[in-house]
Amino acid sequence: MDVQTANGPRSQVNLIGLSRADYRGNPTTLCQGCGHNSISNQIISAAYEVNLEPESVVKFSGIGCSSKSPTYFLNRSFGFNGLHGRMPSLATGALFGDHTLKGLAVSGDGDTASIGMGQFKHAIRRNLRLVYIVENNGVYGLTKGQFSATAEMGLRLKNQGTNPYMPIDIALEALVGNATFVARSFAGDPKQVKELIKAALSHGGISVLDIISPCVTFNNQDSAMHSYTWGKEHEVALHELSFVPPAEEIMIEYGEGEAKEVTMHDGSTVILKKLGKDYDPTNRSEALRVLEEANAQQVLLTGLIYINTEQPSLREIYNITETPLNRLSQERIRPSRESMEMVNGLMF
Ligand SMILES: Cc1ncc(C[n+]2csc(CCOP(=O)(O)OP(=O)(O)O)c2C)c(N)n1
Ligand code: SF4
Ligand SMILES: [Mg+2]
Repeated sequence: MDVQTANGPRSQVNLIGLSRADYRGNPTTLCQGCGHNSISNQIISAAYEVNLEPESVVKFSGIGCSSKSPTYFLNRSFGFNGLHGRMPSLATGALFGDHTLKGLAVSGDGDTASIGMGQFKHAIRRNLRLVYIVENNGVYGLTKGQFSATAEMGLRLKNQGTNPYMPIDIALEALVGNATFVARSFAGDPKQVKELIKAALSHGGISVLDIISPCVTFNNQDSAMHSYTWGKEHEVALHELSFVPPAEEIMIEYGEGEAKEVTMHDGSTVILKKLGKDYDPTNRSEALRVLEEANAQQVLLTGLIYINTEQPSLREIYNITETPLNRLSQERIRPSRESMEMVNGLMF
């Protein structure tokens, strides 16, 4: 839609009357070419295209170059930059307090798979409604490129030597931990990143997006498994993914057996067009198998790896009131004298 704006020329707006600029953040201070910048741009595009109300979003992050990214998108949204590795518990508390907000988290491989691993695992099993993006570059970019827990064994870096340890696979950890939406993507494949973010925003529980996001300053040599070159040469997409919002008719036509449709929590549809083999992302054991196989064959397997729309979310588990807890009056929150006496009586 084109409209005349107060600032002069006509500009494109989405269904809620916002332009792409309404979803932007401050100018980036990250290195030019950093994968994280590309992901921020796709978050902006995805939010614009799904008509997301910026004020309904709360951004979370920990510490790292990746965790600085929320400053570079959705300036009109709420945001909280937490301690290193502690973002998941911050997000759990905030979304428990106000379940009407959509949580959008950005973390790094250091922030999630090193210091924050315990927090990551427990946020997953609670199935809170949170889009959890890990911008995975195999190093601690912010502190000058030490190996992170996702760096491949044998990776050689100029000032670090050779990594002697086996890597942690974030998508596999999410799946083993019972995440209800697990995807892997690559910052060098922006269209796929965007469609996955749109799908994740429609999911009713936790969605983990492990996005390989090259650090051009410390870990982008052609042979490194988190580099642009390696990713481009080794990416194998499971399917071609398209997201269709609830109000829109599905216009894409596919022959029988060529595509699989997944209906999301809010009535939107994710269409997965087959590329080569059949793949069913609702089959958890199949998801585990393809990830193991991809690791053995050293390919960058991307796409929607697993989805489960049946599992209750944190809000459903606790049967939280329609009115968010942070907006309930004192009278409704404070337990009555009788119930306090009953509880105290049970304890002593
Ligand atoms: C408790 C604590 N320990 C260590 C640090 C130092 N530190 C800051 S960022 C970081 C790692 C960031 O790596 P990652 O999450 O992969 O983000 P990237 O910069 O690579 O995007 C570390 C170890 C810290 N800030 N706080
Ligand atoms: S140091 Fe690496 S991760 Fe950090 S901004 Fe630069 S390229 Fe990105
Ligand atoms: Mg990193």
